[in-house]
Amino acid sequence: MAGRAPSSHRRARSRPGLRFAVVAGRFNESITKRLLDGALHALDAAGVAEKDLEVHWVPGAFELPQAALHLARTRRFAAIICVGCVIRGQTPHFDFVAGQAAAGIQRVGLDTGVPTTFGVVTALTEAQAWERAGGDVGNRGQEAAYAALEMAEFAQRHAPTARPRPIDARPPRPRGPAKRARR
Ligand code: INI
Repeated sequence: MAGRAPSSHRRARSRPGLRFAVVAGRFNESITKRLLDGALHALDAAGVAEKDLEVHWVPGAFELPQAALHLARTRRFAAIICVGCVIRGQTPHFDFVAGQAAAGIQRVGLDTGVPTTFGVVTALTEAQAWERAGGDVGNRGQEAAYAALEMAEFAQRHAPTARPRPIDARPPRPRGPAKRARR
């Protein structure tokens, strides 16, 4: 699939103090380093301070959701960006690794409510992977960072609040036995 991320992503700004984590797979490391660079560049351009940013490495794309889940559960991050690179070989291994990485990353976001984005290149050849890691087809890490910035803002805007009371409602009655006034 070749496509371009929406240009509106490039205007993304982060609110001061929002923290982001990037999880990167070491498998195909020369490519995932480029994806990580793209993600860090996007976060920096959006105003995310270095102190509000963490990078964590894991063995491969299969481990990305596991690490993202641990980080999401800390509730320290506004969003988590996963970057990895899966290149098809001679066996169905690719389908399992790529499929489980995608499904797992989606699940982390849905189960925890912490936006968790997919910056994993899935390519048939190494040349295709390079095209998506800063080459002719863009940088999937950078695009995943833009998506994380936008979804972090969305999650902040729609954070659960106390249920609003109707304007004319009486104040709630205190629960339990009324305390006797001291003399
Ligand atoms: N991991 C990747 O990130 N990319 C690959 O292309 C890949 N291939 O082809 O095997 C890969 N495999 C390792 C996998 O992610 C796990 O680290 C490993 O299976 C241990 O759980």
